[in-house]
Amino acid sequence: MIRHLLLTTAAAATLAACQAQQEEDARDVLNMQNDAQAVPVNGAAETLGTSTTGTGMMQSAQLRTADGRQVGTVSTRDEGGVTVLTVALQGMPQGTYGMHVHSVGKCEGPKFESAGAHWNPENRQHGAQNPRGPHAGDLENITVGQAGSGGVTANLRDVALRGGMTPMFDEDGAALLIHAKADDYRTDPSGNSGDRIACAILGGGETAAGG
Ligand SMILES: [Cu+2]
Repeated sequence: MIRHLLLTTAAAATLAACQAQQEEDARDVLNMQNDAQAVPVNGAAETLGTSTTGTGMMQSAQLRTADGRQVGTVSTRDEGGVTVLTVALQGMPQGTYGMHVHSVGKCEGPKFESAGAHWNPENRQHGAQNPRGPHAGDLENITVGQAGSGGVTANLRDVALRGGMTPMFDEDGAALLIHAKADDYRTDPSGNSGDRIACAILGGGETAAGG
């Protein structure tokens, strides 16, 4: 159910003609997550929480700019070998932005260098159009329409969130970063995507899961 609504939001976000509905959908997603999960009130904790739905555990996190403004949410879910990663942005300037999974789950402003390089357990170069690429953490650009919202759902195959030799959620975690410019999908190490403008800590709140 949650996945369905998130997918609906991602699809709706591509329709610039339907701006009001987009924002409403984005709010619905946020509200729904807030209703369903224990949300820290102080805002210091970036992770919204976890819930078990369908085949795997879903985890949601807030995307924030360096000055603390929430500009979206990210959720990850393991669906039997496929990791479904859903990003919903709102309140962003219209444009196309690079987006990657970075290797450290730490979001410290102003430049979010704390999140480290792209998640790259196989030591490849950046970009799907790079013959030596891509990084495991490389994702498609996300587009924000006139209404300030946009969404992407990515199905990451051969990516394990936990367990195995190279889980995304290893000891130092992982983060999702939004960049100031579009990723060109080929220039190492980050596709000429510019500054890191928003960050979310992925995979937090898993203490109950016991690793
Ligand atoms: Cu990046």
